[in-house]
Amino acid sequence: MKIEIIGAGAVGLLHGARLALGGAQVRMLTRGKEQAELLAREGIRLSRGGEAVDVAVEASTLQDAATAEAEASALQDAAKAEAGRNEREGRWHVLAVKQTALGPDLLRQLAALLRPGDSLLCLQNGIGHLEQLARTLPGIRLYAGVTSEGALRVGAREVVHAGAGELHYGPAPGADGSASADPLLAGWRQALQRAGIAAFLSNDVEDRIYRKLLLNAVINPLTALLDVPNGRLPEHPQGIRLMKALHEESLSILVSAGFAATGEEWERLLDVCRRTAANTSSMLADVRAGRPTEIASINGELARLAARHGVPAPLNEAAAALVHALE
Ligand code: KPL
Repeated sequence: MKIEIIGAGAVGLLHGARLALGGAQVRMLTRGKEQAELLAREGIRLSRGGEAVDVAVEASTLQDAATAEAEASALQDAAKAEAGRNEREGRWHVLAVKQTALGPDLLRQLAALLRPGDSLLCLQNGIGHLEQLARTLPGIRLYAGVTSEGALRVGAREVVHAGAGELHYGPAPGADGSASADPLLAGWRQALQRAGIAAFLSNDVEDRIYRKLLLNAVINPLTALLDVPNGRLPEHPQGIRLMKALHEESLSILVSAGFAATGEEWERLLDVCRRTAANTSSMLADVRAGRPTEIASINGELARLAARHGVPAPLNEAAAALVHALE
């Protein structure tokens, strides 16, 4: 199966390498030309369990792929009008960029790259982007996914598989068309299986998205503001009090939006801090590197969700404003 991975950060490189090792035909679509050339020449270096392997993949910039697709599409339309020829087969795409990259340029490139009948699995943290993608990409089968695989990018073509996790995915909430009607799904599931990726297809992926959002809404801004690794947050005297307050508010916003709480959310939050104790959260890493953070799609979107449901969100608003001030 042909799979295009958009974005060659840690998550994109990890999935690209594993899917290619499993036998899928993988093309990595990057934003920078240098990285695309490097990947095409030398492949992805995947390290796990102390061993490294170089995995051959195709690669191109997203811009070049989008331009080629737009030209092919125009030619095909002309040929089709003349001779009734078929369009190209549908393709499976994985969108593995951060929400901060989802600006007008990238959306325009996606609209040129994807054609009706293609499928797009979105692996972003936070919420808000799926609605925007559905508006920009009519006719594309949208899936949302949450992955807990540990991935660390250590070079432009090098990724460490730092811990086994799971991929939970399913039709994006509110997207047209059901997964059962997707002719590409069987091939994609087989590709995942051959790659050894523990993946679960669900019709209720929103529940997973909200669970992950709850973790990110507490750990990410607080580790960024207090400048501590995940494991230090609950030990920090102010950290634990702020965690409790932000968790309580975020949970009640999600419940008002339909999330079915189990009562185990707080324990799970502490457990994630324990299990990722040495990690620098992605938001703290962004702040330290001077990159824009995902705060708008995490706490900013939670505050917007609260407003839609008429519940207060002063702590999420404050967290968003403070992290913006750090950026
Ligand atoms: O997903 C994460 C992130 O850093 O973005 C957590 C769960 C906080 C782990 O670091």
